[in-house]
Parts: sequence; C-alpha cells; structure tokens
Amino acid sequence: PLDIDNIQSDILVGMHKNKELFFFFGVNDAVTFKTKLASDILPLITTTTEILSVDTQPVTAVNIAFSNTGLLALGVNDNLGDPDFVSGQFAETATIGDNPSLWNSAFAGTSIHGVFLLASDTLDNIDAELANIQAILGTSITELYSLQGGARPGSEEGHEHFGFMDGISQPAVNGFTNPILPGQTPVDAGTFLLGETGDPSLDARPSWAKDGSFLVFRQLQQLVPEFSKFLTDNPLDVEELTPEEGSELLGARMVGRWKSGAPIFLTPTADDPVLAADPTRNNDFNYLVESNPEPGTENHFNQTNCPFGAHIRKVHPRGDLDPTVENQHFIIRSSIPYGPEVTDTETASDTTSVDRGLAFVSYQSNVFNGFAFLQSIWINAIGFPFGKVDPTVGVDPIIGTLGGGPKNISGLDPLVFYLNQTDPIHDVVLPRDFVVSRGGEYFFSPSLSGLGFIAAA
Ligand code: N7H
Repeated sequence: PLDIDNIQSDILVGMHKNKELFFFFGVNDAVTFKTKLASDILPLITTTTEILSVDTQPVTAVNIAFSNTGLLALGVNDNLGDPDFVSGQFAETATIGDNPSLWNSAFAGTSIHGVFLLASDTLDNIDAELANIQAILGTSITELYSLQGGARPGSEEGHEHFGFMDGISQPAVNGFTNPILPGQTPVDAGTFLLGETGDPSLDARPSWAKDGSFLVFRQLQQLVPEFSKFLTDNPLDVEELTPEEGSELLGARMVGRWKSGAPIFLTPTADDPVLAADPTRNNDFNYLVESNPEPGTENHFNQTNCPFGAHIRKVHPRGDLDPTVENQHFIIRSSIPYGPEVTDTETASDTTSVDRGLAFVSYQSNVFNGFAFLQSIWINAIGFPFGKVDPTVGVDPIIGTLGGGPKNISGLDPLVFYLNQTDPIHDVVLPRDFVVSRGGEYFFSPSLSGLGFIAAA
C-alpha cells in the first residue's frame, strides 16, 4: 500500500471542498521561505489520509507545488527526470496547440515559482488561510496571479460551465483505490507518483522526489453562450426528436456523455439520469466490438453510439487501442470551474463578456506521457483514434484546436453513417474554439518528506 500520510491530498483524492483558490507566487528570499516552509507551512499541508476522513479534514485544505524555476530558486538543482517540467509550459505552446498571445501575462514565461492550492467550503475560510500564509511568509514571496475556483450553484454542482457532469471517470490506482468499480482500469501507482511501481523513470529519480507528482495547471476559458448558441442553431435532425432534443444530442455526442453524465455509448438517443448517477454502471463500457449494438460491426466502422472523436473517447479511447499503450497515458484530474454563472446580458447577446471556464489540474509522473501527450497526440490530431473508417476523425470537439479557426468533426450525426452512403462521414463544422487556453504551468507536488528536503536544501 502507498504511504498516504506522506502524499499531498489533491493527487489521489482531490480537495473535497466546494471552493478552491490557486495562488501563484514568486520567491524573493529563499532562505526565509525555506525556514518558514519547515516551521510553519509544512504543518498546514493536507495529506491524503487527512482528507479521506471527515473527522480529520481541515477547515481549509492546503497543498503546495513548485515549478522548475521555483525549485532552482530554492537551491534544489536535482534533475527530476522530466524534460517538459524543466522547459515549463510556456515553452511548449506550439506542441500543445496554444496561441501564446492569448495567454495571461502571469503565465507567459517562467516567473511563477510555486502555487498554493487552498480549498474550503467558504471564501471567508480561504481568505483567512491565505492571510495566515501571507503573514507567515511575509515578503519572502510575492503574489503573481491567483484564480478563484468554485463549484457551480444548486443543481449544477459538480457540472462544468457547459453544463456537463464532471469528475465521473478516474483510473483506479493500484495499491490505493478500493473498491475498483466496473469499467475502472487499474493502473500502476507509478503512472502518477514518482518512485512507485510502473514509474517510467523509476531509476532516474532523486530519492526525495518519491511519492510526489507533476501537477499540470491550465486556465481554460469556456465561451458558454457561444457554445450554447452553436448547439441551438445546429440541432441533429433525428426522427422523433424535437429541435431542443436534437441540440442536446449534439452536445452529448461532442462530449461522449449527456449533461447528467450518462455515457452516450450506453444510452445513445436519450439521457438516462439513473444510469448517470450509478457509479457501478456509469463507467462500465468500452468501444470494442463485443459491446457494440450492431453485431458483427467492428468498432472501427461504427460510431452510431459514440463518435470516434468525442471528448471522452479522444482522451480515454477505451478499447480503441492496445491496453498496454492506452494505460501509459492515464491522468488523475482534479479540476474545478472558475468564474460566475452566465449573465442575462451574455445570454441575450450570445456573447461572453465575463471570464469563466475550468481551472484544469491533472497529475501524472511524466508530463509528456500524461497531459502533453493527450493534448498533442490525441486531442489535437485529426487522425486519432487511428485506423478508423474515417482517417480524418477531427480534433476533439470540446478542447481540440486547429489554431482557433473552423474544425471539421466526423461522426457527430448518428444516422448519416448508415443512411447516407455517399457521405458516410458527414462532417459537422465547428466554427471556432469554444475552449480557449489562457495559459498555465507545470509544477511538482512533492511528498511531505520531499517538502522537508526542499526546506533543508
Ligand atoms: Fe475533459 N467537458 O465538460 O466537456 N471532460 N474537459 N479534459 N476529460 C470529461 O468522465 C471538459 C480536459 C479528460 O475516462 C468529462 O469524469 C471540459 C483536458 C479525461 O472516460 C467532461 C474541459 C484534458 C477524462 C469533460 C476539459 C481532459 C475527461 C466527463 C475544458 C486532458 C476522462 C466526466 C474546459 C488533456 C475520460 C468524466 C474517461 C472527462 C469536459 C478539459 C481529459 C464532461 C469542458 C485539457 C482523461
């Protein structure tokens, strides 16, 4: 079993709170910072064990992670064995398909040294904990940027801003996840934690880095009124569906799940909220021939139930690939929405005027195998999943980009494939990106003993 007293809470279980602040800072005075890290900050850091039980959950959970320049500023020069982490995210905009001119200036460069994750049930608690941390660290740090995340209100809680339930599918971590639910893939802990079984660079890590994880942060703006208008204007013309239902279906086929979370592969023409809410069934599927609805139709010919390029199929192509390949690219996600609900003015004008989106967080033991691979080799590649009847599936309709302009996506229309043999693919054209990256950074989230090592460096 893993040493969960020594692993920061967000990596394996998340923060378990409704509000979360990402506070990005630079270090001015490494000596003072490290002294305070050891004496006063380390005791505040929430462990996996603490977050798992309501009895030990702190009022405000605290995690901390450092960028490569942050570790260097603190005098930690060890090579962690991850070239992407060393480059930083800004150097990789071309690889991951971002437009650097759209990045928030705080992320454009390598000046961010670290990030505090502060999570609680109220903003007041978060503000109080931040004030406490700032009092402890004084002028040894400077705030460079912060982003306040929070669950959406009422019945939208747990749903991201486009309206879809999030946080349904996570890989099972060997030695930790229990029980493993139907459809969950058990993955080596070393896919997420350095120095554990299955870590691709097991022998190359310094010993203090064991049980740390690379945290990829992205501020992904979502153009919600524009997305909603696109769905409204382009309902799928399916018999017996109203235009409203046709619009719902188009959105569901872009994501691969209905807004409730029910997978379209299992319930392709109508939502099923009971299925969505059942954790023993809502992940229990793959895209292989055996479970396809048309007997004898191989899965690379069939996208009636789920488009080849639907978001959740692009990022987790259950059965489309050899499992040994698929299993190298799992990430653990711990994202939270940011920004307010859509305003009446925005709804009336179908135009975003207030910033909102997803504060995306993923954990992996290798930045390239995890986030960067998904974004560059699967999400933004028009040919992926490879080997299908349509060699140009298109980019991921939710987060894929071809530089901001129009994107042809095949298979979104469920009927055409069988009925219209002259145009079996029937691309739907998305006029623009509805998710726009505002930048981010790669961080290392050390174990608690690793933080002790950094403080003593
Ligand atoms: Fe995605 N969305 O609302 O459409 N995502 N995602 N994601 N995502 C998932 O299964 C969304 C983003 C993954 O195991 C769901 O938990 C949005 C990035 C992975 O079947 C929904 C944004 C990356 C999964 C969304 C966004 C990923 C996943 C279904 C940006 C990686 C699990 C809920 C604004 C680079 C797939 C669930 C599986 C699921 C949405 C970003 C990856 C609804 C809006 C950048 C691995």
